[in-house]
Amino acid sequence: ALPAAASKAGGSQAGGMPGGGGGGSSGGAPFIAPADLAFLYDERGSQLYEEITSLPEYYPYEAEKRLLAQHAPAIASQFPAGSVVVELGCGDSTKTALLLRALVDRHGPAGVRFCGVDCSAEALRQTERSLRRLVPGLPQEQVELVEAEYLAGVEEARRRHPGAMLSILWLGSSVGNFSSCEAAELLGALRRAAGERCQLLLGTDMWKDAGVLRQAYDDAQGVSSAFILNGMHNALATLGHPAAAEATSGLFQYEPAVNAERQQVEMWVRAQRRVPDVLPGLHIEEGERVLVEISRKFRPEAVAAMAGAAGLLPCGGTWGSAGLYSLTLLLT
Ligand code: AVJ
Repeated sequence: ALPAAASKAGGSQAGGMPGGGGGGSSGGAPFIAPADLAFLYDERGSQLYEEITSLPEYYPYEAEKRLLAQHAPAIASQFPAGSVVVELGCGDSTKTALLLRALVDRHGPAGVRFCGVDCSAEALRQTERSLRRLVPGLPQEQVELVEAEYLAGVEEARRRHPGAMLSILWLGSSVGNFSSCEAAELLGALRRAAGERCQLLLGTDMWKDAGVLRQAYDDAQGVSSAFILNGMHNALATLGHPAAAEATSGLFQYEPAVNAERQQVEMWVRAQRRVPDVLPGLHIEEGERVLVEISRKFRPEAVAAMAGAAGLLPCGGTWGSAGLYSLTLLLT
């Protein structure tokens, strides 16, 4: 997939590229729009992200898993019998399994269906394997896999189950990789695709100490750096740029930053020398930065505001901590 806008900013964060940016999530400084994350999650990127989740510094994965382990029965009590659990980006389903087990306990094997949505066939195969192992009580014919983007996947789930409650899971705080405009738009579109009978369990990483945030995205082993540089490589490769090959070998230096004003971690790379004609007439100068990814960190009010902007109500229940990680059940 083509990055919507491969873009850049000087050290000053002034800059600004016509047509660049993505909903103003970086203060007018342009960036590779997070609206299209595909360039971060090719095979190598997915593998690096999996490595990130087991880094000691990267707390969000374990934080969310702990929440699900602890609160699965309470969360399950908010999912009516006959719910179709639609998971967006279902690759690693260890966390999902915790909830599905609680649902099978509560509603019996006939009372729950699972529909995993992912754009990677390999991820879907992994989901199927691990659910068979981790949720043996869930009959295999009640596990469906849809190879699609989020929105198309939800449409398909609704088409297959016209009258059912769709309980959508969007975990991992992946919503944080979208600007607030993009997130509201996407959540709204998901709600419309799912129709009236739907609810959405949303994982959000919360705003916290800047040092903790920084470490999570700047680990000692350099896996975060490799992940972001791989994204930069893919972006340049997609554009057919000859410098793509050097993107992961010294052309760029990874520079994460915690932006307190915008409440987000910003994953920048700085060019070590000039990269000409990234797009016709657009150059990255030596020393200039490119924003590759953002990861927004929320306050509880921000979660509610985001839900509200999408026509959803954050009143289905909240689990977790306002200063670490939260799961919020959004209702129509
Ligand atoms: C995919 C949203 C969970 O933003 O924390 C991790 C992606 N990027 N390190 C995040 C990511 C760099 C990650 N999520």
